[in-house]
Amino acid sequence: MGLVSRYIVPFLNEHYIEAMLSLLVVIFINFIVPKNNKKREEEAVQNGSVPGHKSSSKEEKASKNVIKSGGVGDVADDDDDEGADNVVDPLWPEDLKHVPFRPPRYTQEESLQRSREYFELMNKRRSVRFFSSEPVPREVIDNIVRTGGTSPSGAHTEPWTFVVVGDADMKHEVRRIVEAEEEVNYTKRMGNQWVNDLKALKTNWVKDYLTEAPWLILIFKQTYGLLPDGRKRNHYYHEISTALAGGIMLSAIHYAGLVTLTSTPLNCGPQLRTLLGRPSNEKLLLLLPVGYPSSDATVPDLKRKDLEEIMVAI
Ligand code: IYR
Repeated sequence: MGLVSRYIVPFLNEHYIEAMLSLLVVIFINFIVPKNNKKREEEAVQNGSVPGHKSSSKEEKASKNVIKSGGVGDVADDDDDEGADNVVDPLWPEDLKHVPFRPPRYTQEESLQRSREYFELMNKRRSVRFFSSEPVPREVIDNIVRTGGTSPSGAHTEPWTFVVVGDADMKHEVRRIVEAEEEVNYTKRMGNQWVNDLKALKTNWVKDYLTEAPWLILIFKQTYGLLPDGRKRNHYYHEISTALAGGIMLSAIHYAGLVTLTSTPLNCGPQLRTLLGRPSNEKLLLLLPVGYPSSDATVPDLKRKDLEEIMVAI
């Protein structure tokens, strides 16, 4: 008490403004600066999907909202950013050799012709829901998966696993899980707007194609890598990388004369991951049934946007 009345009160009387300014500086350094740094760190985590950092920003929470995002949505399994808080050796040595790259060089005329032809080919691709059970050789599927594996990926981490299911019993199990969840999705989770938006496409939770198609390819993103000693390796941009691989596979499937559909079985991820015996760093991104269309297959008579609607040339 004596100390306060003898020294502190007279000091504050004389140096009130200085004391208040010092207090403000202390508050600024201790509370405001760290908060902003954390925000910046979280933004970096979101942009690069850096494992080992848990983000709690509003946007990220919203993007994980399974109903709004329309993703596969591993509700009970959404620890996407869990990962390395250890330091591991770089994936590639620093002195990795760089080799000449000499792809075929076409004339402008040839490029024009090839670009036109490729567009015409890809413009015939359709998402198909009616499959023939006619077999497709495993080697064709191998090549399609190989082609998916040519996709670019963050730091060339190749953060994907493609599970190929040809076994009839396993396909039935996949179908059982997907149909049970999709019934809840369509009737409870998706909401009227979403269900109405899909009406013209005539989709519902009954998915014959999961047992009719000779092959199912389940595309898992690896949210981080696992080293043999259990340590984790960062997998940057694992979702973008794996989605790109999926897109490249769609073109390979089409080029082989087969059909597929990019199904996103909402909320089935954890169950399918367990069924297929995949580790917890893998999250289901897409499920592609692959085969020939049935002879009576139909597709909705949709139109694609014209170039003018999708391109802005500056
Ligand atoms: N995953 C569901 C629902 C669905 C959602 C969208 I967005 C589609 O374009 C099509 C279907 C299903 O596969 O039926």
